[in-house]
Amino acid sequence: MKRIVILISGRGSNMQAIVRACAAERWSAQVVAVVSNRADAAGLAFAQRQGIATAVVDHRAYASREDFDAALASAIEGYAPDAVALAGFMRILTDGFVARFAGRLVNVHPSLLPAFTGLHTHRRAIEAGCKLAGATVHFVTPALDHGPIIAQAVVPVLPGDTPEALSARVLEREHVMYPRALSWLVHDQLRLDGGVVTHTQGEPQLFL
Ligand code: NHR
Ligand code: GAR
Repeated sequence: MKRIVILISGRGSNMQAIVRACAAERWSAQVVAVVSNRADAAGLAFAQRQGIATAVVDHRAYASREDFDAALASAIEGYAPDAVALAGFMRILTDGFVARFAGRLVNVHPSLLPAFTGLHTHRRAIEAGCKLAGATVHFVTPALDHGPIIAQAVVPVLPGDTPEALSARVLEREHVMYPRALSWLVHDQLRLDGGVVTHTQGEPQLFL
């Protein structure tokens, strides 16, 4: 059994989608812990109800990003994870942290990378007049939102869209794509070659 740790900061709907898919699809993996940098993250209650271990490492209790990441890394290492999934996790991670979990650290970002790295992606896509938006699952590397792309999901931007409406449309697709992409990782079905990720059995990495 592979071991998955999920990092959240808030609602945790992607975390819930992963927990549900992992059980329903009988992955040879389990979510062993959910770790949040915020004690009030709504997703923690869901994890507890599922009998999943939870931990809080509050970034405000640490003097530097390095100190926070060291505490976060030791909390995570305690669960001996094969994969660490960021799911709405809102703290930029230091190079040291990323190196420690290299190759097993993934994120879902709410844009079609490399467009719109960083925050407020939906508002920025609408303001740019984009007709297409979406989300990206990628390996986490030191360069923010620039790691190798594992999967992408696309949605239309509709006339009169608000950031909230677009965000909801994208999120629905994240809930399909992210569990699939993570299952590929834990089942050793991904190959990384020159910065490009391919599925070893040719599963479509584009979610339309
Ligand atoms: N860390 C590294 N090194 N590389 C990545 O690709 C990362 C990462 C940490 C998080 C998620 C990312 C996203 O999907 C992610 C990818 C937070 C911020 C941010 O600016 C930016 C991107 C992402 C997550 N955070 C502020 C900070 O100062 C705090 C914002 C807040 O607390 O609301 O860390 O979008
Ligand atoms: C998701 O849309 C995710 O892509 C995005 O926040 C939402 C989290 O929802 N992530 C980021 O913006 C990371 N900076 P969730 O907590 O319900 O999974």
